[in-house]
Amino acid sequence: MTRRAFITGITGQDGSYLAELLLSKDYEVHGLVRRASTLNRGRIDHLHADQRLHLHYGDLTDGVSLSNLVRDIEPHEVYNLGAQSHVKVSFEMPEYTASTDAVGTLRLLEAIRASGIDCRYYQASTSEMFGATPPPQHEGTAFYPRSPYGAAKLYSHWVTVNYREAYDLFAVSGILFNHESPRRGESFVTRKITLGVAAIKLGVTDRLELGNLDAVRDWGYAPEYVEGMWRMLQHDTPTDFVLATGTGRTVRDFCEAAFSHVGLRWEDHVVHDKQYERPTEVDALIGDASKARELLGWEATTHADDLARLMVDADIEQLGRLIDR
Ligand code: NDP
Ligand code: GDR
Repeated sequence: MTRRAFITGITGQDGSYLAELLLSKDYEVHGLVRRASTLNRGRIDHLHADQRLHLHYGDLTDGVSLSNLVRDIEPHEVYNLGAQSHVKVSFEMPEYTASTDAVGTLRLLEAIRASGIDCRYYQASTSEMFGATPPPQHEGTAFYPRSPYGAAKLYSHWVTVNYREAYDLFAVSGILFNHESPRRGESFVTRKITLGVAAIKLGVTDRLELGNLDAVRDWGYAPEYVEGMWRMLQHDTPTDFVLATGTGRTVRDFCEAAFSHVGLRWEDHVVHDKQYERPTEVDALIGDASKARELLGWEATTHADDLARLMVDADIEQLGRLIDR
């Protein structure tokens, strides 16, 4: 029997890798896409010709579209990856962030519950829910979000747990620490740094403006994390999991790894710009993914320094091609 998956956020970093993974496992993949005046499908363009991929217009702020899609697709697995995912932007658009990242989850869970369809549900939860609670953080660590984004995601985490307990839905919350790739959005710090390094190396610019360099993050590699999402839904029982590498690096460390990879000194190029600081910061996130290792056999193998190198190489290649045109 062909398994059908429904992915919100399929045009994002994780959605694109997850779509590839599920197609490689012979799933029929249905993705939610937002209508925009420009095409926003660059990350999944290469999958366009695959007949098993189906894209549908909809939005997490539009409950009707979600109900109709769940009813029509009858998915076996639903991955809710759609979100306004930028922490800094959530301070500027708190209400929209709550509507998409908190109430959007409720809308989707209600669509599933009301349809009566027996499917498994994955919620894209985040280490930002731990916020001010010091590391190491695991599934039992107290939550203390520090942004409208973190607070909205915490609502989604708890409502996912509630739908599991109240309606016996196979619903799982994956608490993922930062994960990156060459497909990472350009305004997140790792990608901003690796794009900046590429631009400096190729002579396009000579400076890179950043905010807080002291923040500690646990950066892993996105393709490994989408494999973890899938494994969570194949597990015998629904339970929540942290995915993380277990190692922390500062933003400064990431700069050092990225610049030195191409023979540059970050101190010669990085300048501080207050506009990239947040009203409240999350100082340190370092995850303990022992539960995922024990129950899912999942372990991160790509760490921050490897990521910095592979992302710099990808950005130099991509920018180089653009310049040559
Ligand atoms: P991206 O920002 O790359 O992608 C977000 C996706 O959500 C895009 O497809 C976007 O569509 C879609 N989206 C945004 N708003 C809406 C909306 N109102 N209705 C429907 N879809 C919407 O995020 P990532 O791929 O990095 O992350 C995936 C999920 O995992 C997110 O929920 C994020 O919050 C969460 N997360 C991410 C982590 C990370 O380190 N990457 C860590 C922990 C959690 P469009 O392309 O049209 O903008
Ligand atoms: P984060 O990722 O907030 O952890 O959320 P981001 O890359 O935006 O910030 C990481 C840290 O870097 C500091 N920083 C800067 N950040 C950005 N974006 N731009 C800058 O110029 C800059 N300078 C310093 C930040 O202050 C922060 O401390 C990501 C998102 O993917 C979320 O959706 C996800 O839930 C979490 O990771 C886990």
